[in-house]
Amino acid sequence: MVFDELKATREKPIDVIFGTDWWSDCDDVAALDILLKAHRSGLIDLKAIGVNSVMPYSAPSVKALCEQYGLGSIPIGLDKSAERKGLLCMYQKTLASFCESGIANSDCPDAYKLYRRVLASVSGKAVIVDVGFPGIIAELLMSSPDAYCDLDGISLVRSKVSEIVIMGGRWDKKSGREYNFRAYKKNREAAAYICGNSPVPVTFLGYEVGMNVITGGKRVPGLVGTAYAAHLSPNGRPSWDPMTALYVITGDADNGYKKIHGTANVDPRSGKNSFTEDENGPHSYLSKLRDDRFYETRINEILNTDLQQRKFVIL
Ligand SMILES: [Ca+2]
Repeated sequence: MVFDELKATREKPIDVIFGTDWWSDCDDVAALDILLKAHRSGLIDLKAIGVNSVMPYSAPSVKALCEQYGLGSIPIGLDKSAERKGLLCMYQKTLASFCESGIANSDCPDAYKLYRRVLASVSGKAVIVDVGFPGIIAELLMSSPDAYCDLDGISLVRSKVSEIVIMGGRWDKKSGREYNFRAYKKNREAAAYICGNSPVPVTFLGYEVGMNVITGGKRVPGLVGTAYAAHLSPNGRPSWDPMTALYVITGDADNGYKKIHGTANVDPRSGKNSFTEDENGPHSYLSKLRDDRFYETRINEILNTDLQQRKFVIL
């Protein structure tokens, strides 16, 4: 299993903060499942979860998946300016029914404040990964000193974040346009702000990378399979978010990801992205070194691993 290969080369777990829209697609559930299992295996330390598209059952459905692995204490924050009404996503309500300890959205702090608290507490540098909308990361960068930390957002990220990883954009075209960067004014402006202001490297995984990698489905054990069934995706979905989570835990070249370095731009009005290659640039986008089957096999192997059958070290 990929975790076993990686554990042998890693001295200590990487601190990770995970953002997700947890909304209209269920591949976010697979991405979180990968990170929770990586946490249980000692590859990462999942410090916090931020939800950037808030639905009635957001917090209890996220917590239900965490509880499945005994990780219900991982704090959850919400982008409270991003309440989405009118689109019913059944997988959240279904997963929420499995939440044992109970939590309401109103129990959760603002996500960017949670990120500040967590970053102030880590001893090294964390990775922030987001597989939804970029609003929380932009709010973090724009944040002011508070009770947790006397650094502003840019300074805090510079001192406590090693890399920002974002599922978003489309990078195989001269001018791409992808949902996470174009839906809602806040996100268009947030993506543009991150490109222009992040003090640490930003890595993008675009639409083109995950589109033809089909993973998950109703036969996956536990709540991931439940979510895919409730989403009416019994045979799996494209893997934009699981591919991003897989990159976070495996890194690049040896595990099938190539980074193309340069400078990314996002138009704050349209959400269109563009890229200028430059080996010393502050940004990169990921491309695949292997065929789609390679990633499908790796992701499905992780999703189908039942942790109850394995002896993982609980950190
Ligand atoms: Ca997503």
